Amino acid sequence: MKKKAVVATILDLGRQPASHQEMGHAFAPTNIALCKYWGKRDTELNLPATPSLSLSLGQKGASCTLRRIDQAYDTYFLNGQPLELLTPFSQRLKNYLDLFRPADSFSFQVTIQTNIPVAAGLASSACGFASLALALNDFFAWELDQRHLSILARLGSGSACRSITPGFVEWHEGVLADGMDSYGESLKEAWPELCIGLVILTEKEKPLSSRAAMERTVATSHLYSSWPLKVKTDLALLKQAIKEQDFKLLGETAESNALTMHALMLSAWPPISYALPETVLAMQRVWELRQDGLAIYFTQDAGPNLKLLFLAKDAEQVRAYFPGVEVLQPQAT
Ligand code: 2P0
Repeated sequence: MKKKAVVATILDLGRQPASHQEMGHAFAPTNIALCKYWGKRDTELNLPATPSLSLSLGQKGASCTLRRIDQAYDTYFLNGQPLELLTPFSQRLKNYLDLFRPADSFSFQVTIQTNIPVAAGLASSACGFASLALALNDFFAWELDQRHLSILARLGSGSACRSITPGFVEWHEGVLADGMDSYGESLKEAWPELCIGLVILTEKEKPLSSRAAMERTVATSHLYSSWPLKVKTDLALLKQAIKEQDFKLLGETAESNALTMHALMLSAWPPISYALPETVLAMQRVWELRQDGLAIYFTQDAGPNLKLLFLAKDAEQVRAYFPGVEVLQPQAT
């Protein structure tokens, strides 16, 4: 199994203490992609077909606590509720933990607490698996560097590799078959005035996982062959926008990138749409406000909720037009 081989290579680099701590604990922020990851070159290792770029959301994310328990099977808690072991998320957690179990008889208790809605397109699996990788590093005292922690997080969920470090994070697509050059790395620039507005239209779980949607898009969308070039162009524009603090360029590029990803999904078969009628209404409101001169853009992930992009000076206006919006300023000092 390729994942086991990657884990063995990485753990050889870390410290190898004889045993583990009593408890492992870590927090990881969630991240919002400005240039999306949509499609894999290796489905087992979650190696992406293209690079991507995200913004980590500071204090919004997941905390994970790990303990060893004296029983034959793991127990998982998500936001205070025990998880049935047969749910898809529990199976993903178990398969991931199997990579690190010192013995078959070793069972974990995993407690994950998020302060974002689960499975509503706010990258809860990204911060969940990132916090788990960091908690394992704490529990086993491996003392791995961020690059290798990012690779371990990616084995749980692709976008988790962008949740190990703060700020703007580029996920290098890499070329190696084992993915040792495919990891998230923070850009050195920060943009303290940049705001994200979370417009939560529903907290219902999405009907189709992003994993399945991604696979279907790659397999059936006749537009997919245009995606790598779109990403290459947008990544360069976003990096330029961040360097020059050019908000119009950042907003236009991020919104266009998200809409293109959703256009790929609409052209898949069977077609995929994560939008609700309310999503489309909110998009149209953003376009109207922009026509009226407000510098506001949106991005959308694999769910119906929108994330607005704007600058701190316009926060009050945005609040007035989107009652209930949660405004985050991830890099405010
Ligand atoms: C992203 N998304 O770049 C894109 C845009 C959703 C929309 O990464 O199969 O949970 O675990 O690698 O990371 C969500 O997909 O998928 C995602 P897997 P993941 O944020």
